[in-house]
Amino acid sequence: LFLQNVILHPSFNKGDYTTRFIDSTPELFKFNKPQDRASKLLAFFGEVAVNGNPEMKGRTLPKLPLGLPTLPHVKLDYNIPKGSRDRLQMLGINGFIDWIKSNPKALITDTSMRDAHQSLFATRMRSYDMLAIAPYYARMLPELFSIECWGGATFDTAMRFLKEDPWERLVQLRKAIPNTLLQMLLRSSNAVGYTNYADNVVTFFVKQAAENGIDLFRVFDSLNWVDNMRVAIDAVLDSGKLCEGTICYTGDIFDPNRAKYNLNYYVKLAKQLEQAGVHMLGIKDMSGVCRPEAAKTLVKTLKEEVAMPIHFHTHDTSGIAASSVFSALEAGCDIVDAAMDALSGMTSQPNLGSIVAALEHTQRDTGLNRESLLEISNYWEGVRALYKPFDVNIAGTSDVYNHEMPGGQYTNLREQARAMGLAERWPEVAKAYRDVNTLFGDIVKVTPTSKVVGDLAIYMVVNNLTSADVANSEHEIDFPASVVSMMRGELGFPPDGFPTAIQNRILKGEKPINGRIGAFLPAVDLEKVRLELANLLDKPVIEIDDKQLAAYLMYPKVYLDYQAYIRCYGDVSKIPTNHFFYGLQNQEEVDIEIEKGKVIVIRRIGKAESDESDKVKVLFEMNGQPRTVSVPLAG
Ligand code: 3PY
Ligand code: ZN
Repeated sequence: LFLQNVILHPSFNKGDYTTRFIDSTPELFKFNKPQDRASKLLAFFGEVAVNGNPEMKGRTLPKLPLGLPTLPHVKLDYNIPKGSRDRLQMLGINGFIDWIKSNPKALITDTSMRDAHQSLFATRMRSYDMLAIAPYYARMLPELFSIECWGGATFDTAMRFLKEDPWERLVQLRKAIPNTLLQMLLRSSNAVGYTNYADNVVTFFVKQAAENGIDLFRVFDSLNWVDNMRVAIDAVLDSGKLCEGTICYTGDIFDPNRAKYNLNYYVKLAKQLEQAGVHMLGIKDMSGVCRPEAAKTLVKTLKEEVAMPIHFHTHDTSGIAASSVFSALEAGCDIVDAAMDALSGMTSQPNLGSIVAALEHTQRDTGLNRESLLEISNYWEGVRALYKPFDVNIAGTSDVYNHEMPGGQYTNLREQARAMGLAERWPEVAKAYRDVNTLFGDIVKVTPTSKVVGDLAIYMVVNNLTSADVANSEHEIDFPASVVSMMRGELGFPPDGFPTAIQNRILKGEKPINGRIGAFLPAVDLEKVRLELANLLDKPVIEIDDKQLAAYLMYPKVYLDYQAYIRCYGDVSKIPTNHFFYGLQNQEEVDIEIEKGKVIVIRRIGKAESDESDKVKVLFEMNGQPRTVSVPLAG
């Protein structure tokens, strides 16, 4: 298998390699002749028929076969109406910002294609399902302010789990939705990763995202450290796109015991962001703990203190987030985030259709068509059913006010705990999460800092450690690498630093970084890396475009694994989701449009028992011709 040898090589695995790796290990780079596209897809269906989609391992499958969701009953034969992106192009950025502020309507962002599935079913939604509905969004919902459809955790999960190209998702969505703003979530110097990247890598990534379709960048830092956001902000401003400088909401502005997160803290941040030149202000309540009264006071005050339009984002983990949305709107918030009905609630955003209905015939009527919303939500309901094995489906919980886990993390961490046999001990994990936050000095918890807190919380539960054990320097603890890295300052610092005692204990005497890590990381020689990637993929360097390079820079191993996979199984993103996850039953047939107008039809005819060689033969018909695939049983 192409690249598999490379990827499994211990030096490569540890990231301990240079371009000389190729010269010193030529045996790893002898590849089999690649198969044609159709044969690769057959290999995929053979593999799933015998061993299942690895993503489904250990999960409860729904009753099969499953059909595809129903698309809206609207013909796509009419012109796309003008939308927010046309308005931006017509007015320019300043004119557009003025329009937002003077517009009486509540403007709505739909998060269904990014945060909603990230928070409800572990970021598993495939491009196939987004692209099928995209032309309907363009025609039926031109009143939407924006569609959040990219960034955050969707970038790596696309390659890691779905074996598809996140850039292609963006390019195709842009093509299908030319009229509405496409929005992404950018973790400042962590870009779409979990670590700080060199400044020039962040800038390079933003440039690609801007050129390939993002109109609006929501930029946040996981410790609300504005100095760590400047590179990303400047890159967005230089690209000529909309920059939403974002403050992450944590604590409670009214809680005297957590005064570090008081109103003044947020006002100061907003002013710093305004000075940094951002166009809009995002309030990112990633955990859904911004209570209604707090939302009202916060938005009202920020409206008085800064001139930027305000965009409010929350999660419904508590079950009462819509109330905060309405309080924010009442206080003059310009734009609010919501998710289509079928993808709303719980750890996701509040219900978009209900917010629209509640605002009808008021001053802040959104103008969105409720029939259209329902048709599109019906489609999402069908989509969600395909992802049932990933859907944790828990009830709302007021415990979120204690642990403050972000919506996008909650289901993932709970799933991680389940996979480790800790399902029954979830309340302990939640409690440990809260304890870790206290140990770390009460920090903002959002990717990647939230992951660090989660790592230590799980570690504590697995090893039966109390918070006193963790704090006690007599107790020998092998802290997770992410914890050590954060204490070093590799994700930045909170304004008041980390508590010295725990920091010293974790760093074992090593000194933390003095300043912003990006200032110490040397610029990456992009052309050298392009050459390295070309060599690894055995391609001429001219074939490595900037998007590929950006993906490799973000996630070298994940990117190469993905390349190895598609070299073996082809472009699986074209397979309808019901067949991608669940394969084909005997006599079931699928049409796959491998390129525009070119369809291959695959029907499964039968499956043999495994023979003595531990291989299983699967019989197919491809475009009417019989084909047999012999698949080794997975160990
Ligand atoms: C992400 O960074 O992916 C988030 O959704 C944070 O809330
Ligand atoms: Zn969110």
